[in-house]
Amino acid sequence: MYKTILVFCLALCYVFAKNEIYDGHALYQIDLQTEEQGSFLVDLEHRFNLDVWAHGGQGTPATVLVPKAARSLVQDGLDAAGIRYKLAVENVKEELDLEEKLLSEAAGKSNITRSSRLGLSFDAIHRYAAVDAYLVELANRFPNLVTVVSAGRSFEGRDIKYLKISTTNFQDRSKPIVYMQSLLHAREWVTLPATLYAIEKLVIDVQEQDLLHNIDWIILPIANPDGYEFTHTSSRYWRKNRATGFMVGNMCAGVDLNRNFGHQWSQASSASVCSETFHGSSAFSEPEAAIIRDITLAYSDRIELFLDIHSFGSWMLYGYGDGVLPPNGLIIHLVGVRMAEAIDAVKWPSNRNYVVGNTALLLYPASGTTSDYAQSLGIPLAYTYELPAYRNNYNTVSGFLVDPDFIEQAGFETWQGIKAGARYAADNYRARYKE
Ligand code: 0X9
Ligand code: CA
Ligand code: ZN
Repeated sequence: MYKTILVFCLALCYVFAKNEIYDGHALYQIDLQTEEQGSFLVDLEHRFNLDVWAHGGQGTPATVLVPKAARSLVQDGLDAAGIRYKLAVENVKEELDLEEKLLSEAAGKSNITRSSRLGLSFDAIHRYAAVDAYLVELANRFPNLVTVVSAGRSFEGRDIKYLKISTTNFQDRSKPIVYMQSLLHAREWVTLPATLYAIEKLVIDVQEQDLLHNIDWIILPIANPDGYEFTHTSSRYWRKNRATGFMVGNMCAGVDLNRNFGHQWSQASSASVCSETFHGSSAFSEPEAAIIRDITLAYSDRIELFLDIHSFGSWMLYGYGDGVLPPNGLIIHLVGVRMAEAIDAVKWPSNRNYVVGNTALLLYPASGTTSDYAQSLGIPLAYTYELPAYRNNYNTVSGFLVDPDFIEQAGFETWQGIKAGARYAADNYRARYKE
């Protein structure tokens, strides 16, 4: 009994203490009217090492996390430049504590009824260990359909596993492959239910046989396990992996895995270790990126649709990150619109419609991204999904947090988009491999 209370308290005390590092951090929404104002923000970003969650543009404001100590200086800077802004969240720690409370209440309720059923519930954001064990369990339970592959280890040594889902054990090369991954960015928790939902609908609760008969699937739910665990144990808004040892005396850790891939590496990303978009010491310097490269290369002649699932903002993005379109750009756009429409048809009314387009034209230039790398290998359709932002009670965007009530919906609605893209891929697939 005492032991239970002690364990409970340790867990809770630990959990609430963890958010202390964000005490007094505020979230600003900044209206950028001109290009000058945009570059002014980039300036501020570098000067105070701010964490820009969304760059704004296309009628949406920039969203920026500002540490307590920098708040007045940043506000002064914005005022002096005549830039309009709004304080979206006064103290993000309070929102983090609330997220934790709501998620643990929802998970507590669901555990009782779920012990008998296979699968991971959609009332919780599951930790690395639970997902890892689940992938193995699925392969054991459905040996004719599911293969689990250990693709290698993360910087801190965690196994990165993916599933191959196929009615022919990947032997029928006339079928296209759909590849998808989530959690390349650690804090983008809502992306995990998207891949878990797809797995559930392809393996446990199959209602649409064509998706299995016409397509082979590769699904990698946790692309950045070290960063992901770090967001649970230490720092909810961590984005990068957890690599260390770049410079003597430099305490900063982590490479942005979505800047570490080999297409145009280092051209539109940061060379400083402390930056949120640090690109690493060379292309594919990070084990997590090298693992994804190897999977992609091994199947590149058959992957027709490549999906890297991120959050947030309801964007359906494609390459290239320098604003130059791939030769089949119009088809990429068309399929992007189909996927977006399928999601929009069932999305929560309070969330905006997806916007489809080239990532540099809609958001900002970026190099070394996963989906650009896939595109550059000749994979016809490569996208970055940006799932909807969390909205708090005041309906102001607070980005990466997860509303427990949205977990299943995130899985469900994103699956509609994935299916639309997958069916297009199956209907239009022309084998590219050479015998
Ligand atoms: O900047 C990123 O890495 C992605 N956005 S996020 O807010 N999740 O960090 C967008 C990358 C999109 N790049 C391409 N599709 N080329
Ligand atoms: Ca629920
Ligand atoms: Zn991301």
